[in-house]
Amino acid sequence: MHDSEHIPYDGLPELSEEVMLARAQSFHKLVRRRRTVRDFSDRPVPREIIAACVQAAGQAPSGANMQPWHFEVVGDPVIKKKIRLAAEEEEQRFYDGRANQEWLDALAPLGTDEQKPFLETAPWLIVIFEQRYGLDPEGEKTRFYYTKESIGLASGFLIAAVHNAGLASLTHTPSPMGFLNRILERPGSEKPFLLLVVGYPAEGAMVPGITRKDPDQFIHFREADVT
Ligand code: IYR
Repeated sequence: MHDSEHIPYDGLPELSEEVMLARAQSFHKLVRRRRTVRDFSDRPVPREIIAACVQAAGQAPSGANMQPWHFEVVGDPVIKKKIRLAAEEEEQRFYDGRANQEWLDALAPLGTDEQKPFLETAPWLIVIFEQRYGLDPEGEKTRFYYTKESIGLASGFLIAAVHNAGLASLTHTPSPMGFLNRILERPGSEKPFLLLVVGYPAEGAMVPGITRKDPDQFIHFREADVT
């Protein structure tokens, strides 16, 4: 049974290959400049900018179009403080023993620790919840598909949208993140996936001097042999 008819697709502009290449290269140039920032300014960011970015995230493809996500967008300083305190408690446990030496060694170049002042300083925290299953009007569970993949795709859209808007972001994943259900009053069917911190970088903000792989380390083309 289908409840949607098929309709003509007219979502793409007609572009010359030259323009396509220019646009592809300019997008690459844009995203190449994205970096995770850990030092945020308290400069406010208008809600409408964040709303547009989150709406862009909601356009991601998802398993059977179930759109298994929920976004809590937190600008309230009282709630931000609660999140910071709870996150720092978890992080303390992480850095004091939950993480093994190999993990701590891998994080060393990033210079992270259990202090998370950005959770209060930055104007917006976007908490992305994965809906592991749905609930019908009778309260019965309904199946969602590929929820992790779907939420990962939506998060990618969001991170790109925020950068495109000219704002910095930080992908923060205190573990475990159950405290976010409690603070944000979300049901047990939802699992926090990512806490995205968004705002302007602090003046003079520094980032680790790390690099991305060269393209030939992660791309391999196979094309028809035309010789
Ligand atoms: N969640 C901790 C540790 C951490 C883990 C990974 I993997 C990172 O890429 C960065 C940090 C923290 O936020 O400090």
